[in-house]
Amino acid sequence: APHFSWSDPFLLDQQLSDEERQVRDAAHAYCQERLLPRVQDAFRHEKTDRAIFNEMGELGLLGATIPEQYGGSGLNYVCYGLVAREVERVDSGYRSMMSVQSSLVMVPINEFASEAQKQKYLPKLASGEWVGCFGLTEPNHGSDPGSMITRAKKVPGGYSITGAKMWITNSPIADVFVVWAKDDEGAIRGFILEKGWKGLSAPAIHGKVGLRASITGEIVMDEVFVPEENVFPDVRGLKGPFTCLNSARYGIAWGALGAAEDCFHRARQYVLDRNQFGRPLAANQLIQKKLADMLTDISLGLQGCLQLGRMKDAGTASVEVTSILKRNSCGKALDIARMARDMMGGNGISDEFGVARHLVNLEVVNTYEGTHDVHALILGRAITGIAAFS
Ligand code: TGC
Ligand code: FAD
Repeated sequence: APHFSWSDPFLLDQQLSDEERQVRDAAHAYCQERLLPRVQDAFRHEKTDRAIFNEMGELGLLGATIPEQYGGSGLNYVCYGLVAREVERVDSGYRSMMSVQSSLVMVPINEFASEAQKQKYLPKLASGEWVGCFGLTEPNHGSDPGSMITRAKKVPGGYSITGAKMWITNSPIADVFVVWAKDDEGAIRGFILEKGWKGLSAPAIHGKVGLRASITGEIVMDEVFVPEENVFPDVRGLKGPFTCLNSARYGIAWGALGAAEDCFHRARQYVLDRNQFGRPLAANQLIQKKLADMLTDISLGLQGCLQLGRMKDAGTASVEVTSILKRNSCGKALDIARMARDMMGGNGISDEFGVARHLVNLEVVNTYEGTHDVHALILGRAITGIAAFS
């Protein structure tokens, strides 16, 4: 009879091409050998290691789907998802650093910028020489970015931008800022800003209880002059930022399950090793049910992510499918991390056992890029034809 694999019940591995497996294995090795040893200290002390961008760039993990002519890796979306899963298996903050650079900064430049802008920015972002950030959210406009108040006033030779963005991954260390603002006609436009420009600052936000290995900040713009060539010429409206979000949300769907797998593997080993009442915790029915629930949600979720990746590569993925999986992966991963934490008792509270860190990280992942409930409303609108949020 065919053998059951508790770590890969649907034989996901066999559904990948040789190239996809190679990319996955290379990412896995880097993450386990280079990122895992640093994460506990980074998380404890809220330290973001800038060198990680250079390391990831060297391995081709930044801009995986961007064409090779601009320094990207020219890989498919399945590969990008597999990389996100491996990075987030270590820490959601590291995946955040990678996915903002790849999906939220390189994707819009590749999709919307002029040829000269692509050649100027993409190779340096791909190598990690430059760090990018993406400013959509504002202090008073998160789930509803269409109501943003940041303004881009037309001035001779370009635009003058005034406003503030909040909760921006990478911003305090960013060299390149993709910022969204409304023009004089009230249309949302995209702009590329650079560190050091007059009127631009990016103070850090301290005291986050999750995602502590990934630096977050504001973007404050006080009449920042942006030359005409740094405006995305053709894209107008929320379609601009949402095109980037479709790609990043897809990566998060894989990534959150990577974090969930790490929690599941750690909890499984822990309950096999730890004895109470004279036998392993793993011998108890309540414990086994938890493991069964974890494995079921992880393996069904991964199968969905693979199918969405195939659909993205084939050009058949509707945006709602991404909402199904971003929402499902984050919600299920959060439940799994909490269950794993519980199964490890007091030790589960210590950052040395890894799962509590995933748990607080996943609280963030469940919130950014469209909260769990906002994705329910996107789906509710598609199911009923009635928008509940406006
Ligand atoms: P709505 O009427 O739905 O749409 C307005 C226009 O946008 C188009 N559109 C999309 N285009 C491409 N892809 C999508 N997913 C799109 N969704 C909408 C739409 O076709 C329409 O175009 P047009 O030409 O007709 O104008 O707009 P709404 O204001 O009613 O939207 C509501 C809602 C809730 C769907 C939306 O605003 C939403 O998704 N809110 C969540 C906000 C969010 O996700 N923010 C993320 C910020 S970035 C971030 O969190 C990065 S963290 C990264 C990390 O560290 O890893
Ligand atoms: P709100 O929109 O105020 O939502 C609060 C609560 O109300 C949520 O539970 C939400 O689901 C609920 N809610 C909102 N509207 C409705 C409704 N109509 N019906 C029912 N419930 C509703 N943004 C960027 O632009 N770039 C980044 O790089 C970035 N990185 C981030 C990094 C971190 C660490 C964090 C925490 C956030 C980041 N964000 C970033 C911002 C993130 O996208 C927003 O936090 C998110 O979109 C939610 O917006 P909000 O925080 O304003 O919450």
